[in-house]
Amino acid sequence: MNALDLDRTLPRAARRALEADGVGDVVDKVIAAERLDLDDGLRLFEAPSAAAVGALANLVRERRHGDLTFFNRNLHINATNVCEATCMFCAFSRLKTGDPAAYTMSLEQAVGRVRALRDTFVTEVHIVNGLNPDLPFAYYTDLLRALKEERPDLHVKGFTAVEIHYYAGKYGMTYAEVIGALRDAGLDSMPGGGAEIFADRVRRRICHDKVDADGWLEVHRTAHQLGMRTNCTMLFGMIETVEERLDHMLRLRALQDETGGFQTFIPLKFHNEHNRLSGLYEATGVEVLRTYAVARLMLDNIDHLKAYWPMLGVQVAQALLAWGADDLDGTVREERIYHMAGATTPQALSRDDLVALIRDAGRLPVERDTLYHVAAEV
Ligand code: V47
Repeated sequence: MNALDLDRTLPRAARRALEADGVGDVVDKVIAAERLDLDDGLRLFEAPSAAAVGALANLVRERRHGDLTFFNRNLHINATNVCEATCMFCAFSRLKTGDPAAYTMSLEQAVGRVRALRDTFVTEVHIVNGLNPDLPFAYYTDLLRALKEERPDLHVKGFTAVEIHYYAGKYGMTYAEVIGALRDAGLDSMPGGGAEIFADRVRRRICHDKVDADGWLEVHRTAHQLGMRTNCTMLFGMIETVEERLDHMLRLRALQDETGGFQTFIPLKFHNEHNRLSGLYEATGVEVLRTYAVARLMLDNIDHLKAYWPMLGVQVAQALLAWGADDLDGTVREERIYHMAGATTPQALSRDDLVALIRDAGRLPVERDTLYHVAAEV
């Protein structure tokens, strides 16, 4: 499914436009499946012909996956929004237990979310939590055990590197001990959240009191060494430069060279409501499209590029299927992180909606499980 199909060609008009933009040499590298460097990426960000950059990314996407476009059926659980960290972009967290709108689910409430779907076909539960100072580590292992007892068949993708780092510090454990204990309790893989932008300059301003870039990467390195697959993200469209976006991608690419453990890269478009960065403009449509295209071109060793529709908007996510993306995430029930920050997308899409969106984009829908095995016939 992922063998490079080098016979596919770039439309002539796109090649001509990119040559006129002075990036013909980058096109040649992509055609020859050669690795791009920081300078190539910068020039792709600056090339006036955005649509042609998209066509180049589409070539790479089709070489890897043809028309195949992946989705799954999943639900989200955010068991607590109490969080000690003070990330400027976050509209979801509340600093202390007892604050208005702070919540922590009981195990029964969390399991109830899954139980409510007992007659529904879902294959994955995605768990992300705040850094809650009032909970014992056993809360998380009990939660995992209870979820697995209720639905042993569900794949649990949960706990960002930020959470793992926090538990290690708070409960006096190594990263490997935390991940090992969560895995023994039922954790199957880890999501890519919390990466934001790796550059120190940006991190100091938007999320100074959580794990730094090296720590985030070390958590994922450890998970990969323990045989666990993970995802990776980048939060973009705030105060970062395009060079800092590229630096972020290159650090992910370097770790992937080492471990091969990342499955998919998910650029997350910053939403500007109800947080302390509300004065910033959000990325434009073309900026989103181009960032995805450049990501597809730079990350030659990460198989999938996910257009996470709840934060992009359904229409932009669909358009991204021609700009490098090959995955729409899933049905996503009860997403809170973006909706509290102003996302106006629906709370869930049905499987039929996803299939129709993918077909309408001229692509072939594939219902996958979390690890990209085919889960059901479409
Ligand atoms: O790390 C928080 C982002 C992330 C805002 O691995 C915001 O499959 C935009 O990582 N505007 C958590 N973004 C979500 C996440 C994720 C989502 C879907 C799939 C996967 C996966 C992972 O959400 C955070 C942060 O980068 N975020 N606030 C905001 N206002």
